[in-house]
Amino acid sequence: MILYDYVLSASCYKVRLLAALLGKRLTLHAVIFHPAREHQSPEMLALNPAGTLPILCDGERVLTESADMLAHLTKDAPTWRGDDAAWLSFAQDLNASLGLARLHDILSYDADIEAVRRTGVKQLRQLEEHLTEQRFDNHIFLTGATPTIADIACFPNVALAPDGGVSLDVYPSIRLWMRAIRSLPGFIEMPGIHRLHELEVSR
Ligand SMILES: N[C@@H](CCC(=O)N[C@@H](CS)C(=O)NCC(=O)O)C(=O)O
Repeated sequence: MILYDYVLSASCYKVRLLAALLGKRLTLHAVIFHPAREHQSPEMLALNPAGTLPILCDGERVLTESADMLAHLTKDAPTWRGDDAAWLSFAQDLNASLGLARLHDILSYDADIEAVRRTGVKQLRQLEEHLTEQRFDNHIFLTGATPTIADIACFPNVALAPDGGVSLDVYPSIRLWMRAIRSLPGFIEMPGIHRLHELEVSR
């Protein structure tokens, strides 16, 4: 499978992260998103007329929505699928709020930044409330005790919220959830989201 990829894209990282957690190999094709905007070159528009990244090619099949890519990667991994639909849609909403705030701050994208951040904060409060309720049932992840594609879809834009000027300090349940994701075997970093330090066993 070939992933047309930009290292700083939260949406591309979702796909790289899930593939790593599943132990699936992706061939990465780096696209110069910024400043060259290579994702909108004629060659790339022929693959994805919407002019966005990521793009995943599996043989003849071309996927242009990250949620579809997460579903495609887990078609033979049922434990990674749960009651995900509403959270996949929530993840798209996060892209338009926290994701845009980040692109505004790091790549100078146009945005009504205060309004966009306010929407992001509302969504974080909603997520915090849900994850706190989950913890009463001993569930650390969005839909249960084990991670699903819902968690991976939401994680990048939440973890990168501080890059868009939105602090995560006031959300303890979100921070525990992020810690659980960063502790999963196979977790890979992207610039801005670090792996948990390995604990040294004292002898
Ligand atoms: N619906 C897409 C949205 C992905 C998306 O927002 N990609 C951004 C990069 S993170 C993009 O390509 N934006 C086009 C641009 O800013 O020119 C998905 O989730 O796959």
